[in-house]
Amino acid sequence: MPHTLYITPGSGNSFKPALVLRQTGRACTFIALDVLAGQTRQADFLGINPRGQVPYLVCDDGRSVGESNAIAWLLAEGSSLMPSDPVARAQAVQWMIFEQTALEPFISLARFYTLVMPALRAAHEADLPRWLEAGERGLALLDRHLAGRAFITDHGYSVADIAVYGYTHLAGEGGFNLAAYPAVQAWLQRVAAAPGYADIHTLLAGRPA
Ligand SMILES: N[C@@H](CCC(=O)N[C@@H](CS)C(=O)NCC(=O)O)C(=O)O
Repeated sequence: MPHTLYITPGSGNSFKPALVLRQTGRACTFIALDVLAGQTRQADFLGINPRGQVPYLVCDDGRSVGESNAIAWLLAEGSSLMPSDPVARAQAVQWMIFEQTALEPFISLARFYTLVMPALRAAHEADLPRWLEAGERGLALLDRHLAGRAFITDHGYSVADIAVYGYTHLAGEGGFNLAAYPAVQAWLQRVAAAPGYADIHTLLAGRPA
């Protein structure tokens, strides 16, 4: 029995493990939940993941893993996406934590209330400048890191690139000006050119619900 990955369409977090699966050629059963319809908060899914969030992986042996970057890490094990050098591995973890603390919380919220639920945007009008400012700070740091280097770590294209790419490539949909970050833009193009790449809509849409 393959692993089962719970995802939701359009989510940068769900995209990360889906892209790892695609690029490693690993088999997995996908189950799509409709977050807006509250499916992640229904008793049957809470019985699987008490935190009520996707992505969520149930392994073939019954154990399970939450958090997109932890799932991506597990699925990348044993593949070329996983740095082998200890320092590069630690740097991959560093940038995956950076993604979750300095990019994702701000880009995902700004995008959610701009693109996904614009009807609720007015209620967050006071928060948006703060999210944009914090997200821009993260993007500026990422831009400085990527200036003069091809990928996040010296390993080359890795799971860390996939994790950081997850929401960074969607930042324009949240009102961020990616044109201000030339090193980030060039890196986004390199990630999208990696063998086996497929975009978020191809990987997450049309999955059985
Ligand atoms: N830090 C988590 C965030 C996961 C997350 O926010 N998931 C959203 C979709 S992108 C979700 O499941 N929301 C539904 C809910 O909270 O009820 C990760 O990286 O996986």
